[in-house]
Amino acid sequence: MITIWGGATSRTLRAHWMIHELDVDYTPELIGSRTGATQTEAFRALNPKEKIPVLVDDDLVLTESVAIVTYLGDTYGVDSGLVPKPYTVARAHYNEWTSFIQMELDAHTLYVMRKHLDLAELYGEAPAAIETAIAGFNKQVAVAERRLTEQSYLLGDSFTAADLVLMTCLDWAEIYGIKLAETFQPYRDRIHQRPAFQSARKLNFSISPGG
Ligand SMILES: N[C@@H](CCC(=O)N[C@@H](CS)C(=O)NCC(=O)O)C(=O)O
Repeated sequence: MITIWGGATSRTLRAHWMIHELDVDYTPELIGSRTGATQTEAFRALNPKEKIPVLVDDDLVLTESVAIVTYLGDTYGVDSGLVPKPYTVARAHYNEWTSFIQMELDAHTLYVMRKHLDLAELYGEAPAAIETAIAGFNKQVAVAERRLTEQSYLLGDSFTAADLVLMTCLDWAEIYGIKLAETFQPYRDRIHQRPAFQSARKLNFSISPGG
């Protein structure tokens, strides 16, 4: 039996969304970040980083949202096309896009904004860091935008988990008031209509976010 721990954030949405795409049974344990729930002894035994999401699949405990998404695709969606098969050129590009999105659109930019906006009481106010984070996001997201003027999805003609990860950052950016290029609109509209996105989002955000 699979359990996915965590809810209410863009990173936890990735894990729930992917498992909804694959239509695999699981138990959601919707704990929030910054609520104390990631600091209990039981949770720390699962993830000493004290972070969500975490996936448990029998003996396997896996952290890191994109690692979870990729594991689910590799294990439960071999023929789904959501994660390209290992040892292929498509897989190399999948790794390239998901690494890029995690670093350039999540960790270095949106998460910097989160730290100095929502979590300023912990990390301090830093207007210059926010300004450079927005500039950095806009510069890097333009690379994805250019790709999507050439083809329907990041890896070609069909939706993959690389699009799933990108979408969580685009929606997150919009919440922070970043104006996204018009090119993204039809792409986002199309993906927002996916039943798995809608059911996962409803579930993921059924708890209130922590601080
Ligand atoms: N790189 C990790 C980041 C995980 C992460 O930072 N999760 C946040 C919520 S979005 C968290 O659990 N924060 C709890 C805390 O710091 O107390 C991933 O993508 O899974």
